[in-house]
Amino acid sequence: MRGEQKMENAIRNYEDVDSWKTVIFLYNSALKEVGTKLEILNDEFQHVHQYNPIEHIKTRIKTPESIVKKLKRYGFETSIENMVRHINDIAGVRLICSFTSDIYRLAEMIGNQSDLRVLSIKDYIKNPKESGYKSYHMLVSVPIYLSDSVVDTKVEIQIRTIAMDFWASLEHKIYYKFEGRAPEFISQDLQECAQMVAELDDKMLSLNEAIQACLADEPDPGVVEAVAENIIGNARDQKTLQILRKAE
Ligand code: 0O2
Repeated sequence: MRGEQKMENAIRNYEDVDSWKTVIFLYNSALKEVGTKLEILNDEFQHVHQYNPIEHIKTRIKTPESIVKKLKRYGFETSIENMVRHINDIAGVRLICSFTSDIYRLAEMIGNQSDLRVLSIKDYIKNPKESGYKSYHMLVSVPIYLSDSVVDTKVEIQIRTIAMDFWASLEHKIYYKFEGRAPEFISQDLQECAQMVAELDDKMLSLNEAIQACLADEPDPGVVEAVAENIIGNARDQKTLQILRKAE
């Protein structure tokens, strides 16, 4: 029977360099597990609804510099044990969607995965950050099956629209450029842009809903053609049957 363990225990027997390699190996494995899971969910959605809720998926492991900075910001000493215990986004997956409704649809699909444990949720869409930042964050734990043990490994999943991602990547660059102390007018402009992004997302969502409603009223010409072909095919089969019956 393989024992389940936390990552802190999994690394306890190693020297520092080996621990670092073990930790990164585990986080990389977790990214692969979660990435594949999300691709399958997206493919299934396409198969059932002929629609992909995920525009694209990005995965990344946080850089050592960024990990150390965050530990310092939280007031912890730099150690591998502190890093796995206190930094939740070492392994990160970002899901980019077209519409806000896709975000909640995906979050629900992820929450329904029995082998993923949802540890926490931060809904910065319903409650945006002061900066204007919008995104839906899920912290999940995924079991990594090793040869003689199972290690629960944390992955942060960020779900946002293309427009929210555009805003966040620019804001991130500006934040780093000014080391968190951007001039007031830039912060102000960014907040205004965040407002425009929210309006654009709302408009795109209602436009898409209007398009779907039109399509429901007027069936897709492709579908009509397929149905017509089917009817003609059946009629041909009936005719063939009649000819065969007459020949009998
Ligand atoms: P980087 O460089 O992107 O990795 P917690 O993880 O719960 O201990 P934290 O880190 O505040 O606390 O969690 P949260 O709020 O879920 O944020 C984690 C990540 O979300 C950040 O990681 C960013 O990637 C992103 N994020 C959060 N707030 C903002 C924001 O105002 N603007 C932008 N552009 N991104 C944001 P890092 O480590 O801060 O940065």
